[in-house]
Amino acid sequence: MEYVNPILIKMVLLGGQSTGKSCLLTRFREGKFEKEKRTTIGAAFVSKKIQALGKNVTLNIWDTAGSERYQSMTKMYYRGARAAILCYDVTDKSSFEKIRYWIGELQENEQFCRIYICGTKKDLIDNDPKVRAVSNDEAEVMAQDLQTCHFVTSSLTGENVDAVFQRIGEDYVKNMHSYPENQPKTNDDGDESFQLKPSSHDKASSSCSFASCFKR
Ligand SMILES: Nc1nc2c(ncn2[C@@H]2O[C@H](COP(=O)(O)OP(=O)(O)OP(=O)(O)O)[C@@H](O)[C@H]2O)c(=O)[nH]1
Ligand SMILES: [Mg+2]
Repeated sequence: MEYVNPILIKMVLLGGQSTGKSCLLTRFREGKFEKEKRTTIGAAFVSKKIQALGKNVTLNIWDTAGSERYQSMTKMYYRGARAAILCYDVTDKSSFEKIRYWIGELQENEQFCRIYICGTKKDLIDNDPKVRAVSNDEAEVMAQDLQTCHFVTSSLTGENVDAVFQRIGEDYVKNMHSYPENQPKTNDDGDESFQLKPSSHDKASSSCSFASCFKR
């Protein structure tokens, strides 16, 4: 189906403190890496336009604070989100365990929010494999259980960073007709108030099929 309104995707970055959420976003948005640590207070908002499957897509992204102190507020930022990047630090096992909490929260509260798992700081394990604390296999198993994707990124080098956001945009466009905000609205007579027409990528195959998209 072709949808004529602007495509806006609300998304959120979740994960423990210092897992690299803000650096991931800064790398994606500005193409740079900030060495100096700036703890996020509450949350920060960033918007960026991308092209996904030939469509203009605006990603409206909430970067949340990892500190437990702000955990109760975080619900505000993931409410209505269509994608969540759950960040863990590949050198910190406890950060991986923590994303299970967010998986539970999202599964319970946000049936239309697709989860993406992101292991950050890849450059550290590339430099010294001994510092790896989370095996690729265990993260892949978690991603398979959720029928979603697992990325390993480095905001220092930029490796795989754009791929995460690109994938989110493409998955949303491919499955657009399944979201409530894109359902045809009906007027009082029951007529559709706008036209949906078939387009080529409805038929495109995806590892994120409609059936599996929200099944977790
Ligand atoms: N080597 C390396 N360090 C990183 C990378 N990403 C983040 N860091 C470092 O990790 C620390 C935390 O990064 P942030 O992006 O502030 O982490 P955060 O998840 O936003 O933290 P909170 O806002 O406190 O929740 C900083 O000192 C960064 O420089 C990376 O890809 N590679
Ligand atoms: Mg931050």
